[in-house]
Amino acid sequence: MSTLFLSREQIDEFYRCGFLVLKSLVNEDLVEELLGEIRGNLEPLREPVEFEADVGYPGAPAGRESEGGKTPRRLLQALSRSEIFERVLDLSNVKRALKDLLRTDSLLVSRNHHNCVMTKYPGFSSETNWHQDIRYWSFERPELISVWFSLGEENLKNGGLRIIPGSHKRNLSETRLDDRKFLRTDLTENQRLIQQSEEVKLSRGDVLFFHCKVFHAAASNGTDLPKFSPVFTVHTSDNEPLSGTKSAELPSYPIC
Ligand SMILES: O=C(O)CCC(=O)C(=O)O
Repeated sequence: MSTLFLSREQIDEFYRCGFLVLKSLVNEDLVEELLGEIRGNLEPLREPVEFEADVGYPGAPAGRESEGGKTPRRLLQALSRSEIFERVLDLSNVKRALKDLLRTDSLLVSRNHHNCVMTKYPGFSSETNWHQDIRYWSFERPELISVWFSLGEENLKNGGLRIIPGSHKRNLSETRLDDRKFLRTDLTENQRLIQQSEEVKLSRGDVLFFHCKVFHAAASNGTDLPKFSPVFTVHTSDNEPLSGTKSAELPSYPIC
């Protein structure tokens, strides 16, 4: 592998905490272009879309016909919407960071997981409880990274992420999760774990890299402005999706 882009401290931080924020990786012009593309996919709304009502998370509208029922939660299949998402993933500093974190020269983006723009609207957005992204993914090894692009301020007020540092290294028994694989908040040992969580504050152009096993959660958007965050799942060429699973439905997209 070529010279490292990240410092040894940054790589250690990622493996110790399960996440790493790199500031200002996406320049202003590209952020604006992304926002323009996203708004153009929202009005008029371009399928495929996941609605808040579809997930049934706390605070979500009861159904698509209820008040707020047409509030989008994700613009799905981002890579098929516009080449701008390929350009974002092609940013050399994003790729170099991923190569260092996954210790590889060969990166692929799953088309089956994330590959979306998370949209969080005032009024009708829901809460996402504590979970690991790997919960519904099937790969040879649980060694994937979610890459989250921030196009504006993200914090507790507008439903930004909270993460439990180091939780990717814990092997929790299944009994600590509910039937949708969220952390059960009625258990004292889980409450103690959640108390260790940290708010992930992001600014326009920042990129958050997080391990597929790190527990994270997010509240609804309590501000007046919607929040948009493109997010992708990255794996290495020697960590294949298991055949016959959802993870293998569409071929991954190579970025290097
Ligand atoms: O923004 C959110 O509500 C959380 C999204 C999330 O954690 C996920 O989709 O895995």
